[in-house]
Amino acid sequence: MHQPAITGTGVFTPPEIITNEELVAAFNAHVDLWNAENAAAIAAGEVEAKAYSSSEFIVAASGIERRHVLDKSGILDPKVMHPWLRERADEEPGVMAEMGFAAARAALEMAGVAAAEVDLVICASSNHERAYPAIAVEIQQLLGAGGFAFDMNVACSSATFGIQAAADMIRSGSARKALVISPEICSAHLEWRDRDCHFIFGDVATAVLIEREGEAKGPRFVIRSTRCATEFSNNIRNNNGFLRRTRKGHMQDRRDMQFMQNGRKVFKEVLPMVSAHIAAHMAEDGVQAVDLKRLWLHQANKTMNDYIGRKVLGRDPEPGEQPNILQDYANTSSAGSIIAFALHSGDLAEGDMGLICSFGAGYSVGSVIVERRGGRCA
Ligand code: CO8
Repeated sequence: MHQPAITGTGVFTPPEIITNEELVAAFNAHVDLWNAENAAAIAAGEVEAKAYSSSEFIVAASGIERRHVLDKSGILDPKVMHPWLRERADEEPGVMAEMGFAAARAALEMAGVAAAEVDLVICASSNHERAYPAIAVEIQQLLGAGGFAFDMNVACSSATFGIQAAADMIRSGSARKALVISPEICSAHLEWRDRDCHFIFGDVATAVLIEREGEAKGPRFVIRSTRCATEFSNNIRNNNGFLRRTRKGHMQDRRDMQFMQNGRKVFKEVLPMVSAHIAAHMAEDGVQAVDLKRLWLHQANKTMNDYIGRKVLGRDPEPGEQPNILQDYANTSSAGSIIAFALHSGDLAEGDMGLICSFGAGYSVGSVIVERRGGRCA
């Protein structure tokens, strides 16, 4: 058996940013248009008038201040309210492959590993831009990697489930150097016209390089253990899929073709599930709360993370002990905890332990306990 270790991480951040203020201004303009168009139905009591959104609500309810997106022009156009992405020829790299490639290059550079040495590429994301061929195989080709590649989807937990799959394969010897890549284009499956959720998501891509510890060229995070769990729930759901055209009315602008959630229920049901999951994982690995120097949690909601941090550590986390990035990135689905890990792990010292944990649709929870070896990053 080989000891797997994370030796590189990479984050591709789209340059365009939408602040809460810009988002709310566009949303409220959409509300004015929509209410004017539907004035007769509203007056007849057939539909409810849409209500304004507010930046104050968004920050208080979620902690989100801004988000990066691939295209803000369409999202902020009150007559469009979704991103515009250029259609690409089959011969060109797809959008997800391009973002994933950029993140993967950064992870390889950090680890000092050549792409040709990689023999496993997993594209682990909440949605894939096409059914096949797998995005992971396209990234494998763009990188010039060898071995094999496949896509997987466990919504917000895709990256941690991908890390478990890759780590297990490295342990057993069926792969030697693996990239777990999570390009998340949340802006394309978010309903920007729904004020309950229009502020929640952003776009990003992350990559994690995992290899045998003995082959690491510098500081690394040994993967001590992983734990994944799922429990079926309809509280976070997207009904879009390949059966769409088999159903009558499939061409209609249906709300359930985008992200839908019952946020309150998710909050109530997922928190105890995650707390119990982490406690069981720590007990299984013989890790105490005092051993954990850092928590890199899923980035959906600040209040949720504050709660989990207190539960896991048994006290209020110290500043920096449980870094949030959601104020700048919003929820980026599976990539969120990996961004936090990539941006806030370089200062940990030899022997320091930390926990990465994601949670979301499925429901799904994935956790990874890591230990720093080989000193701090330069
Ligand atoms: N502006 C002003 N008022 C608002 C707004 C708004 N934008 N939105 C709602 N309100 C109002 C509501 O109408 C409600 O009014 P009233 O009390 O009169 O009915 C009031 O504010 C309170 O609304 P909520 O109860 O909905 O507000 P919450 O405090 O619950 O906050 C949250 C909403 C932030 C959504 C919160 O519930 C939350 O964070 N829940 C957990 C969500 C979560 O973690 N989900 C995980 C999803 S991610 C995932 O699994 C990945 C899926 C795949 C990716 C998809 C990419 C698109």
